[in-house]
Amino acid sequence: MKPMKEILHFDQTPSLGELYRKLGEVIVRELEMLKPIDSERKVYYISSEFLMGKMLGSHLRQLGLYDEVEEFVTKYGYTMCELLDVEGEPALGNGGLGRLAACYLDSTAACGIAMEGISLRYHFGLFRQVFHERKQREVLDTWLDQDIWVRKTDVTYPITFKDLMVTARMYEMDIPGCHEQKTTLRLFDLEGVDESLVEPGGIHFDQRDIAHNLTLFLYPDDSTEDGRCLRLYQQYFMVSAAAQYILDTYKQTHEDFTDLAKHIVIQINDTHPSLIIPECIRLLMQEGMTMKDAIDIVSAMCAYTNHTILAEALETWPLAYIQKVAPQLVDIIQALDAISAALHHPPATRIIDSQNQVHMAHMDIHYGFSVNGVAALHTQILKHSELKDFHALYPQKFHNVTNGISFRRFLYGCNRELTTWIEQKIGTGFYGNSDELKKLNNFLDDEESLAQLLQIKQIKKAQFIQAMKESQGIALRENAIFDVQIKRLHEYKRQQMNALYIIHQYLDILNGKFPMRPIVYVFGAKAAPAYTIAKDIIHLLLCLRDVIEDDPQASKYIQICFIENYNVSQGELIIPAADLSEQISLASKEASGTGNMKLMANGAVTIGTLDGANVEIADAVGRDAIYIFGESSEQVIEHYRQSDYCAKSCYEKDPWIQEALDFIISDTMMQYGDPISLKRLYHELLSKDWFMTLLDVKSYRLCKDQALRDYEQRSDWARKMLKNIAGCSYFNADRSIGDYVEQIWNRKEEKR
Ligand code: 26Q
Repeated sequence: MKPMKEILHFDQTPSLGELYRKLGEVIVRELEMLKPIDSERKVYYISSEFLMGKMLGSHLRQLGLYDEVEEFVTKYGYTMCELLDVEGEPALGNGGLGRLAACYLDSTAACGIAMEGISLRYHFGLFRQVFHERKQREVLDTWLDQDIWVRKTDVTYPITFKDLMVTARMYEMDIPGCHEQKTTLRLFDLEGVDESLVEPGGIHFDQRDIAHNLTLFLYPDDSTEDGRCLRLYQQYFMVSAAAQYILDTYKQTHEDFTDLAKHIVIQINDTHPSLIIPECIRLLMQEGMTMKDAIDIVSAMCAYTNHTILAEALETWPLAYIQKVAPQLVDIIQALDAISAALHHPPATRIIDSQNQVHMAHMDIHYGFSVNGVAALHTQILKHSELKDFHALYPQKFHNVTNGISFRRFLYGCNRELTTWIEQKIGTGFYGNSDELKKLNNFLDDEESLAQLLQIKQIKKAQFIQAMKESQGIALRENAIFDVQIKRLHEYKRQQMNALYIIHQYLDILNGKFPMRPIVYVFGAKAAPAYTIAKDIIHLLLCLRDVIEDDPQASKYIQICFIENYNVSQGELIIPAADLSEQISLASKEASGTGNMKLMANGAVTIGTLDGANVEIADAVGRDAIYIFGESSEQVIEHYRQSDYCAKSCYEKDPWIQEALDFIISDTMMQYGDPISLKRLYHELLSKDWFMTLLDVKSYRLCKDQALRDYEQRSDWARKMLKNIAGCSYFNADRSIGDYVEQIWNRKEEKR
């Protein structure tokens, strides 16, 4: 490639926006010329979400152009930060599952694994969150008009619904890898989408006009009946386009479909794309194959990843809905159900149950060659509890692939200072082989290195404080502990438990008992629009924020910073500044977590339960570099089995809990908040508390008190930080991808 200054020339100093667009055009042309990664077997990662984050920085880094472009923009008087800030972020995902898919695109590109992503080109991503009167409001997320990375193609496919034919058009987005190669994300969109169907300002629209609204929205992770059917239309649209594209592409280089499963794997990301199984069978039969052969081939080609153990999140659809949306699949699904039922499998494993509900995961497991969980504990729970009947039938199909994160984005990209420091200590080998990060353990007793680590954390905090000042007008304390909980708002993640701790700390201050050092509590969390209690928890935290801020004493010691509209880019800013990483889900409920990995890699110390990947993090860093509290997953599962958890009796037994909980409905709080919302939350926690906040709140308090005390032993704390950084190598997404290849994608034919 020619030097940037020869390709890009401006007579006058361009505006930042102009500079960004012109530079973007150059990069997009560069990406187009890269070659797709070639391989004997190709993986299609099909997912309803890809949460990509901003692309310019990572593209430049991957193409080796970062420094050159930095020099180039400096000449025009801009900083790289300013340039990267111009880009908007497409919110084509809810949270962990969508971000994981994006990390896996990054890793397969960089590692030279032939994989393509398939998803939808939603016109509006997940709602933008704004706070109004201390409550969440949802605002339309427009991203398409600013986007420069997604390219229109002339590839289209017809999609047949019950009484409607529509056209799917393919768009694509390139992700650069090594050796002038790339990976592609393919996004299907409905031709003729009518954005004017959306009411101005809001996120509501005419749900019935399928022919014009199909890809308008990404659905938030709730299953309100309202709009549920439309989600099924979306799912079928995505899988039908995907199946046609995959089979079409295959046909261009092969005579027939006999060897399909030898050359292709379809990785189904949770059950949202599960209809691809009957759809592929249907298309193969249309090509003249018998149903039996089609089923055998598809079963050897499809693999399923489970991301959740929350029973209420396991997807089922009434057969009548499928009949209404894609009747051509009904016979096939019934046949699949009949075949597995005829083998006398346990009734609990039926695809269609006695209520005529179709269980998507059951179809995936019977008619896929692999099912995997996303962390060791999660896979154990699947095997021995949630999916135990299936595990008894098909033990060889079960795998664990512990999640991983893109170090390129969440360490090297967002924390240059720490990365440079690592280079100084152990050289550059860790870029190619992150196991070399373990060499950092050689510095555990080197006081100078430990002091440098603390300094870097200070720098990253200062940068975060500056950014908060500029973007949200918030003035945060410099010398405080940064306690960070960033993730979707859900009762099982227990942001409310963190709130109870803060309340108590506030009450202590009123009683003259002060913390050793100020604490900044950073929250970032969107609640699904119809998830009332989650929104009540946001309201609680925002009220609490202002109660504390208005108190001259308490505000010296505690600050709550609730980041509006938490997203990938904000994560990249907060994560390097974090001291304490809150991973406090009710044990057995968080499948893996990936924020926990991002935070540890940047030297935050985890306070958490033995849930999801926390278990493996604890093993990797050692028990003295992590704060573990709370009941085990076995104990929790037993509580559910016996129905013996009672929030009320926890409350009655413990005055600390009473004080903290009662404060939610205190006169002070009522002056700030909506009594209905606060009372509802109070009663929920006292009477139901399905996710057992009060079960663990005491051990949480003791554990956190300890962590805050330990923080004052600065060099001991730095040693914990170092153990986290040195121990994070296993959580590299490149390792996860290697595991997928070895355990699932490259299994020999006879083993499938
Ligand atoms: C369901 C019904 C209707 C509309 C939307 C949905 C829906 C959408 C998204 C349900 C669930 C999701 C996303 C789930 C998710 O993000 N799970 C997380 O996946 C991560 C990656 O494996 C794990 O680390 C987290 O533990 C898990 O919660």
